[in-house]
Amino acid sequence: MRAFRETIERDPERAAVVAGLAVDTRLGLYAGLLRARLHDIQLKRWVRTGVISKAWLGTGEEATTVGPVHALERGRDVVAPMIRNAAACCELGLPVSDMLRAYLGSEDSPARGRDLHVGAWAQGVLQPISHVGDMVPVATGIALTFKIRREPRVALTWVGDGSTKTAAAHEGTNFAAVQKLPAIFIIQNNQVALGTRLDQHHLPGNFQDWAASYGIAGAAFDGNNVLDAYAATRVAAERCRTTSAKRATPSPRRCSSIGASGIRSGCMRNT
Ligand SMILES: Cc1ncc(C[n+]2csc(CCOP(=O)(O)OP(=O)(O)O)c2C)c(N)n1
Ligand SMILES: [Mg+2]
Repeated sequence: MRAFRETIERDPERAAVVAGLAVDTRLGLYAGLLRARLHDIQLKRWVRTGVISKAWLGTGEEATTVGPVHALERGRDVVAPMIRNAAACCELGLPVSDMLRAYLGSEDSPARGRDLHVGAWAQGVLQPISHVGDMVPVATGIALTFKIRREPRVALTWVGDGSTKTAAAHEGTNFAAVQKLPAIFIIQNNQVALGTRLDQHHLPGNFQDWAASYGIAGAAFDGNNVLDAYAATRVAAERCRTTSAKRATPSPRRCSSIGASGIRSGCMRNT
């Protein structure tokens, strides 16, 4: 508990965000974590009993999805989840039952059995695709639209540690950087990409210098601390919005932000 609190207290800006959180907001975060875990438990049960052959789980990584999604403004901001971020759909309004129906491919599932990738554009959740890294340029494109329309909105997506090595992720990140777009990219570093360990595909050991290599603002948060994840995202989103508001007079501050999440615990991957 003390370590959990100390993580937040280390950064005064994040500490102020967390101190201002209402009890209901905190309970909402807890409910989101619980919802995400129960979603995964059900899927795992179905894999074990042969109801479905495979499932994509975010077990152990819930805070990296739930915290950031809660920190955004509903009805305004947009998120593009990847395979570990199914909780984004649930937190932005899709019933867990719909998520589970998608796995079953039933007629009453959101895509009527045609596709298990679930999104809800009306609620700000872009439907994911299988290709890792590809949601980066898509989120960048959405952020470009926000900039052109001068809307104080933010686009956020998650990028697995392995997915940072795709051309799409690099191109999308760089374009967002040079165009100073209101985009947030969360590096979801669970230290493995299928069977490839982090040290086999990434020499620096962590992503500390990753944002700086694109010339944009960056910060790390503890991927096991939902309040830290929430606060880091809230700070990044506000920076994006402030810069967007000042857009008429060019600001030297970069508005694309990156929260790099260091997830310490082991986590479940594809069952
Ligand atoms: C462009 C592309 N290449 C390969 C794959 C196959 N694939 C699916 S998940 C995965 C590993 C992704 O690792 P990481 O980005 O670290 O995400 P994690 O699974 O750890 O969340 C790969 C290579 C894919 N889906 N898309
Ligand atoms: Mg990974």
